[in-house]
Amino acid sequence: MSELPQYKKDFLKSAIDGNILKFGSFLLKSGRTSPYFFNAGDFYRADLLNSISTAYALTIDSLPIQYDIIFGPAYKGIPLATAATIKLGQINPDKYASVEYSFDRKEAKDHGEGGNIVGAPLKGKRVLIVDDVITAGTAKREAIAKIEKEGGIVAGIVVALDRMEKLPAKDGDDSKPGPSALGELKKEYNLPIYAILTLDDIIEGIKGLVGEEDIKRTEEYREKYKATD
Ligand code: OMP
Repeated sequence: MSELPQYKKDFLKSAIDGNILKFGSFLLKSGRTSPYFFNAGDFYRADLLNSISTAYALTIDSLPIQYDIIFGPAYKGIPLATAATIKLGQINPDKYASVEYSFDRKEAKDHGEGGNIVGAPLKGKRVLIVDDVITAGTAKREAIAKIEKEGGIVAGIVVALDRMEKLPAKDGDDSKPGPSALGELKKEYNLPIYAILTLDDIIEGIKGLVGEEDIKRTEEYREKYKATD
């Protein structure tokens, strides 16, 4: 595997040091039980938030995507998109001073300014979704539907972690090979989708930083659920 850029290594290290990437036994939204869990909601300290927003901004800056607004799906996507927008404006003010941010409400507001969206109005704008983790892609589909309902044009998706898992089998038999959640989303919506880190990056990067047993269980999990593409 090619060497990770320094900013991705720094990001992984801060995720381990900050106990954001945890090892143990975790029940996922998909129903699978995972030996590792990445909780982007735990980047709540100034130095950690600085680390994750730097990783998003440098990743976004390296991508060939045109967009007007960075959108963070409620709840966990909200601070991520906001912090990434600030950081983009800092790393290259000439290029990014006019980038806007926006997020959705879980429940529509029927008084005051009303509506489903807080921040930049999405109508007619190109929208880059910034979210935490992709496992099965369900939360991303919901975000795309919300943005399109508001008249926005989804330009792409950037997540912190691609768990590289196959889609859960419709018949419940997870032992069969299957395509990746990320690949299927890309195809279905014809969208560019990028991750700061993948599970392969994590397994490579945690060597020497976490216990052998945790690495072994994470490798076994990858073997069991990895996608065919
Ligand atoms: P989808 O792949 O779009 O369904 O989203 C998976 C969601 O699961 C993420 O947005 C997280 O809220 C949560 N999750 C994590 O935060 N970290 C993990 O390591 C795994 C999951 C998960 O449940 O799959």
